[in-house]
Amino acid sequence: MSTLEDISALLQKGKANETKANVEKAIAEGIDARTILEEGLMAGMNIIGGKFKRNEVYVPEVLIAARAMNAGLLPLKPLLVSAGVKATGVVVIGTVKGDLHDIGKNLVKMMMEGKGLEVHDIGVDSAGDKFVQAAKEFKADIVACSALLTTTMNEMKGVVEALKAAGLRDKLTVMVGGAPVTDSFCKSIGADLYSPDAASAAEAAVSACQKSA
Ligand code: B1M
Repeated sequence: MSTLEDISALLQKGKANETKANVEKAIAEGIDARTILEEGLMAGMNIIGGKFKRNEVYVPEVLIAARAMNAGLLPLKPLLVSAGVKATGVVVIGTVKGDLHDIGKNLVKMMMEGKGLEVHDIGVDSAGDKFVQAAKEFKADIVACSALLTTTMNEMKGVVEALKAAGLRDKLTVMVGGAPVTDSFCKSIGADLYSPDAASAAEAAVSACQKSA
């Protein structure tokens, strides 16, 4: 197996130290940073994303693969910055006001990062103004809201309204998701995209960024 294939396979197994060591090996072999990112780390994460979508792997496997991805990114980040590799889009993600559930949101974030998006996580219990502030600060292409409670999903409407009041609504894509959220709810609150799971959310985010580019 080539070093890039090793990186992908080790990432899928969640072997953080070995993934990082093989990224360092690939750099020493003279493979460029973008290729290591796309054909090693992201290739592995895409495979995990597909398996997660098909229920062939579960939350723990995704979390340890994401940890390996983060470990592999460490030696790569300075090279990517100096090579001027730009993120494919900027996302601000958070769990809405009153809601403390963050496992699903964290998975969405990891999958998005695995697709090369720059993701800024504003955490849990985030009101509309916090999303607005972060969207302005990071010049977001996408605002992504997660909610796990039927009592908090309506806060997503508050985020849409806050973006409207700040004059940002038409300049970015609003994505929503979480167990109680549906496509019709998404439409009813004036959001743009609903995704049922983390892998679909990452794919939808990339295609939204490509359309707006
Ligand atoms: Co809570 N909780 N919880 N909880 N909790 C649920 C959600 C619940 C369904 C359990 C139940 O009653 N059966 C229920 C909600 C009922 C309802 O509203 N219909 C519930 C409740 C009631 C509560 C409390 C009110 C309990 C209480 O105190 N009486 C309380 C609320 C606290 C608050 O938020 N204010 C509470 C607290 C907690 C804990 C803190 C103990 C803990 C959260 C820990 C944490 O997140 N750090 C917790 C947990 C763990 C759960 C369950 C067991 C698991 C949730 C989870 O992490 N699932 C949950 C029951 C269940 O789901 N079986 C439950 C795994 C995760 C990967 O899935 O988050 O759905 P999920 O994310 C998926 C998709 O939804 C999607 O992608 C993810 C991966 O594919 N997705 C997105 C998520 N966000 C997305 C965003 C997107 C796109 C896709 O685009 C932007």
